[in-house]
Amino acid sequence: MTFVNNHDGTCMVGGTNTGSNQYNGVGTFFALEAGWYSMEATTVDGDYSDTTVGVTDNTKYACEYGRYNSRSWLPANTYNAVVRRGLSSDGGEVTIRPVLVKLADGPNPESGELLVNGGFESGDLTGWTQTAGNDSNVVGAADADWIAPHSGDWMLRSSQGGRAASFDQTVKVPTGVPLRLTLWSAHYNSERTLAVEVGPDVQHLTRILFTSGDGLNWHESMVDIPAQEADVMLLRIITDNVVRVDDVSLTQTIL
Ligand SMILES: [Ca+2]
Repeated sequence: MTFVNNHDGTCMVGGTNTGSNQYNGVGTFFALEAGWYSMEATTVDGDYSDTTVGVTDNTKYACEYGRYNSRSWLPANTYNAVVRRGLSSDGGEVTIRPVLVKLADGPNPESGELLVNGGFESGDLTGWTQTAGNDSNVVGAADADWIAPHSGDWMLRSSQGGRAASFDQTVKVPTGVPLRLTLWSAHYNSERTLAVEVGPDVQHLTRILFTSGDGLNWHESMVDIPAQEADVMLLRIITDNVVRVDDVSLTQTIL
């Protein structure tokens, strides 16, 4: 890892104004080249918790320490460092010093996984938003002995009422490089279908996968996704009936 910016300012968090949604910009905007970055944070006095430190280009936040997406692909741009939310553990003032570390120009040097909770191992729909249907569940072996996720302890079982359902996740993706989606599904019979659509937003989704699976058996689907122009991609999983889904993975294709 290359240390590229120990920001020249500090974020003051604390005092009587602790609690929620502070937006304390520090320093001046600085230029970054495109790449994968990790946000870390240190404190020089006091202690803090439940604190989110990130960078912003004045339109959106990214690479936020204290959240799941502390590792982000940042396009070339100018950024500022901010504290989005800060809680001082002892009620006093805390100085937080954000540190942005550049990881790599190319593929995510860590897991490479772009999705959050693609294996549903949080035990719930964390990272996903159900946008159609109802009564869907993330179920695990603890719920019933016969439940067998493809891997881990949990899986998605969609459309409990036998209705169509959809699940969305908005993903930060590297631009200009192809991606690969893989997922496992089990459809109970040969009729039930699963589709995946992707696009820059909900108005511009393109269907990239449609499968009826392999009945009761777990079935792997794999599809290559052309390079995206936008650095945010909406991924939607659609089922027309009760389908089991697990190990959804989106990665950058290694060129
Ligand atoms: Ca799983």
